[in-house]
Amino acid sequence: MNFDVVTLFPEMFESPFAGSIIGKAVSKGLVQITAHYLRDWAEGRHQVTDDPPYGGGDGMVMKPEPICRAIASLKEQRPGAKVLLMSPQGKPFDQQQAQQLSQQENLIFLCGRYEGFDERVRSYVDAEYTIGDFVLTGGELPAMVMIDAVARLLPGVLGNQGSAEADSFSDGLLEHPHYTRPAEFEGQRVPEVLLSGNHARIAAWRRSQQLLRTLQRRPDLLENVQLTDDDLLELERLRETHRHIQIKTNG
Ligand code: 4GM
Repeated sequence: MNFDVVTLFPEMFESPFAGSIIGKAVSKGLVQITAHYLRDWAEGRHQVTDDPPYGGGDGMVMKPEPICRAIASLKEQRPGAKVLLMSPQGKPFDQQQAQQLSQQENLIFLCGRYEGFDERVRSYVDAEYTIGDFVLTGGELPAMVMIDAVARLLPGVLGNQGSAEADSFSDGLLEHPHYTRPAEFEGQRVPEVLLSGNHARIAAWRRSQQLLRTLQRRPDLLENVQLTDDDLLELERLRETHRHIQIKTNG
């Protein structure tokens, strides 16, 4: 899968993907990540990529011409590529979006700086994404976050590290707690069930812990999850048992 990134800071993309699991996937030829310097598509002696906003105000706006030239040239190299723009005004990027994007062969990421892009660029963009409700100095970190989340889903990328299917969110729930040796650490014991060797009991305990964690920390996630009849029964039991620590709402 090819990830092409258009940025004023291509060097930012070097070290995060070197070494690491994604770096290995690059070496194996499973993914290709190419950072392109936006200024290469800017014209004139100064290769300007930004300008003050029409109507006045603080900050600078990314000029449309260099970005649209970049899109045109990359789309020629990568037929059928989807063009993605990072901005706080995009749709929230989540595991489901990562899964859908991992089906694509070519993705082009547009990273903005300053106050953002000239509005007319948006007509050349397939989707606009945010990685969360906060403002960063540029779209580079969001693009890296998305590339990591998408690339690790590709066949062969995780290898022995485990399958992406076992992750948090793959079933829409948070993960159960994990333990390794020693069986007792500074007075804290590993839950007895995990030492029992009873795989059915362990699986049931883990599922219950996933439901409890999600109930306590991210109850919003339960709305969009496929739950079995057993899950629903367990969830009711957990709600009853843990009623005293439920967060009070205004409702
Ligand atoms: C405004 C418009 C993305 C600012 C376009 C980008 C946060 C996110 C920028 C832009 C960003 C985010 C650059 N800050 N929450 N800053 O995903 O690219």
